[in-house]
Amino acid sequence: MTTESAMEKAGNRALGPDRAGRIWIAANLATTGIVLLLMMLFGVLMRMAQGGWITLYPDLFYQFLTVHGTGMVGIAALGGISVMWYFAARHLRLHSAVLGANFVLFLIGVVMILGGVFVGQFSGAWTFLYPLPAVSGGAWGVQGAFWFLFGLLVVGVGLLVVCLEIGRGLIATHGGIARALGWPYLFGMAGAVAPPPVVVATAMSVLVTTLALIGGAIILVLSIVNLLVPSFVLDPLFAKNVIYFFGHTIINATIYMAVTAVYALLPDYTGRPWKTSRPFLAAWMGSTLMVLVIFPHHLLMDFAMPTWTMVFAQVLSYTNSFPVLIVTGLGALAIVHRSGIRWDMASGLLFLSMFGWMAGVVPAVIDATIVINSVMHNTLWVPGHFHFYLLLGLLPMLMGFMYWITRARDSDRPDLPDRSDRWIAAIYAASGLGFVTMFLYSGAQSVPRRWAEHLAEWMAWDRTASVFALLVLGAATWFVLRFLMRLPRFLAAD
Ligand code: HEM
Ligand SMILES: [Cu+2]
Repeated sequence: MTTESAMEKAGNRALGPDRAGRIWIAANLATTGIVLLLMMLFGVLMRMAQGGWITLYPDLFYQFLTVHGTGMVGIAALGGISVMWYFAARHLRLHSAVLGANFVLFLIGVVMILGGVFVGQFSGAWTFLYPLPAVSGGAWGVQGAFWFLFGLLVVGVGLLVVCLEIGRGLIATHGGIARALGWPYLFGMAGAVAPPPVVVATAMSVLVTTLALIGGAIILVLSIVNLLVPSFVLDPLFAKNVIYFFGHTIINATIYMAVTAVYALLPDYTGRPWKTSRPFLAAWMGSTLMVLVIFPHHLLMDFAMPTWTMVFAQVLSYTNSFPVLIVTGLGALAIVHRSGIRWDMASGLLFLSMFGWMAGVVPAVIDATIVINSVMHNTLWVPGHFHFYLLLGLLPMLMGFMYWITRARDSDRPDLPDRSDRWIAAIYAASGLGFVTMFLYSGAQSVPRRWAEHLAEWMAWDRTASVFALLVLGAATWFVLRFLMRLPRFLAAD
């Protein structure tokens, strides 16, 4: 019996999202799938342009880069939050209208962002580093930058509202965020109970995302004021700190959100509970605190930063990353080992995500090492590490969840054991690995990141990467089409 069904017996479990919640989750995930493919296409085009196979004028390349980065981070957040909402709603009573409001704000924000980039020509990347939006050297005007920044703000407000609603639910059901994180139990307080893993991960994600979004909103508003009133200036180093506090935290949180699928579903598949142990709670407590303060690893080359912040960033990057990975990775292995687990697309993709996340953190931590960063900074090593855990960690979590919610129910014709699905999953994993390896290898050869034009000597790697990227895009298209075609099952269930 799983922990969750035990809780159900005890009667203290909401039964998952209500009808409206399911509709909004379906809308979010359908959007996630389609936007994902579109953004991948932009990525393929950029990589092919770097390899000299197609011509993208640099202004268009940087617009693609901006849209790809912003779009991918935004869609990772939308997908992650939908997965987390689904599982959180098994434990909390949530107001589904909030998820709908976020969906609408998201779409409005995306239209503004696309207008800012493709009409207003803004191409200052998703990190909108101050004072770039206002100082473009004629590449774009105030309008383009304004709609981009404002659109980002609208998307952020939508996500913030969702976080506040889940936070409210956690407080109402568990009596506070600290309790939902299991801190009283961790410290052995009398009468404290251990919250289920899904609740712990949700509490952590909601807390750090809320702080990140508030930071993001502040710096976006300040940047907009600077744009409209140029005499209002910021300290660029302060601005960079806030931007990376926001950017680092939000993209990391998307994985912490989506990992709820692993915690909830592997026990269902194996019939073994995922118990909340003290090491588990301690690891999540460490990450909750540390993920918020390690962002200076993005500023290791900023000589004006105080040295101690850099030393902290390096040390805490190491100590932040590994504990949660270890409790999750080992936990998953322990649950799966000799369990007679039924391997299907959902469980297979979730298991792949464990590999992608764990392996991808290694090049990340290497880059957070000061002596290495002084060589690797601004090379393709950087997109190499984050594509690793996003493409092979986060995305398989989202895709696995998409397969799972659209699986055959009792009333459906059962899914045939589909060999084409498995082949496609193998192609996705292998070509994804090839694609990120080309980024990492190029980075190790000091090929700079964010360059529209590459030297002839680098192009062989760019071209190899382009072939892998096309295969990834093809496999992802298959996953998304499968999901969209089976979506009515999810809406009809229950
Ligand atoms: C087929 C899949 C993908 C391809 C072909 C692709 C390609 C690219 C390329 C060529 C770049 C620019 C690298 C450079 O600096 O020269 C890039 C940057 C980036 N990609 Fe991807 N990507 C893919 C998937 C993803 C996914 C799944 C995510 C996140 C969920 C993602 C997030 C990003 C981000 C955040 C950047 C940084 C943008 C910047 O430097 O401002 N990508 N990608
Ligand atoms: Cu970071």
